[in-house]
Amino acid sequence: MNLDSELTIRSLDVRAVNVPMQRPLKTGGGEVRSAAVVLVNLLTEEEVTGCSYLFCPTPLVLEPVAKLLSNLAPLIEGDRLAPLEIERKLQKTFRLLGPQGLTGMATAGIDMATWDALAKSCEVPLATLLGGEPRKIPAYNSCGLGMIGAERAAEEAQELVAPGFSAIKVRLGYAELKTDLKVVRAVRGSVGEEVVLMSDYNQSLSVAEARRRTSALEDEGLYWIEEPIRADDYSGHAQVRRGTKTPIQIGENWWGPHDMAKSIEAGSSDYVMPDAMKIGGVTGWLRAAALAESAGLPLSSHLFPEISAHLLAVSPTSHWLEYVDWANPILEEPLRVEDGHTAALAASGVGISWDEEAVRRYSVG
Ligand code: SMN
Ligand code: MG
Repeated sequence: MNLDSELTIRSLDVRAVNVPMQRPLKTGGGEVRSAAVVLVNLLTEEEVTGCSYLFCPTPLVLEPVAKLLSNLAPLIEGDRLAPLEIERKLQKTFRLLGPQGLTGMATAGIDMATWDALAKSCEVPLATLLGGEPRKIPAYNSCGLGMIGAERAAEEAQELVAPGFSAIKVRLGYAELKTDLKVVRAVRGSVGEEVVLMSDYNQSLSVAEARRRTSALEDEGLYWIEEPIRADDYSGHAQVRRGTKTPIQIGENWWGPHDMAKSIEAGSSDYVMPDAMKIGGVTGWLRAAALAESAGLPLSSHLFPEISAHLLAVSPTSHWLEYVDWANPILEEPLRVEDGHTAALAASGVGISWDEEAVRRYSVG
């Protein structure tokens, strides 16, 4: 098949699963105990099926997100498989409500599945369809190092580098600054000077406290400090950023490229890291990548490693991929990481397909 042959959307098949996590993740912004995931199959009349999944940081929204997606199905059934046209239609549908939250998630789920179907129909990896190459991307291991204290963090850091990673991320935001320092030093002492060490406060500090802590952490060799304060306080982030030599990283909570544009305008961060779902799927990501390029900002990904590997491959300022293995139990072929890089992707589309037995096992509702 080629791009000229039109595909028509037949229906959406939506399922909810709650997948156990090997290492539940305690962050300064709350704990993630399981991977609550909505699976989307977008079926076409031509028998090509696009797949995507949505990650819910709390299982409380699992069923509402699945229900919203099902409600959207009649709107797109019978439409041509043209991701930008569908995105336009869904944006219009939610104009009066707004694109944040569940509406943004559902829109992105459909967007990612349409792009997957399009790439599959052309029998090429998504990165190839987007005009690039499915090349290897440097990845950091984010599968652990929640707030577990210095002693366990030192051990877990070893486990995270063991599969060949040269970069890991530690969660901070303990009650006292001295514990943050102790944890960072314990991790550094455990993995050595060569390992790249990112850190994440998950929005847990006030601007004043963030200024105090980022300044105290300045000589600890942290590669970046992520979301020290409320994600939507762009001027606050700019203030924190001015007070420290350590690069500030934000982006996982931008709902679409327009939030990103405002954040860049405010000078909130040195690096940017959109989340493939919250930024608006593939369509939103491509616009975000253009913003990052024009502002000269290195662009990393947040969660969704499978699709992010394709998206970073076509992003001009591609930086780091955040590797998490949370969807692995329900995937037939989980993303492979070798030598701290995602393996080159050969399958058509995004390369995700469901392990149906596991999906049944973890099914909800
Ligand atoms: C994070 C966010 C949401 C769920 C889990 C972890 C964290 C990250 O902020 O950047 O990994
Ligand atoms: Mg984060």
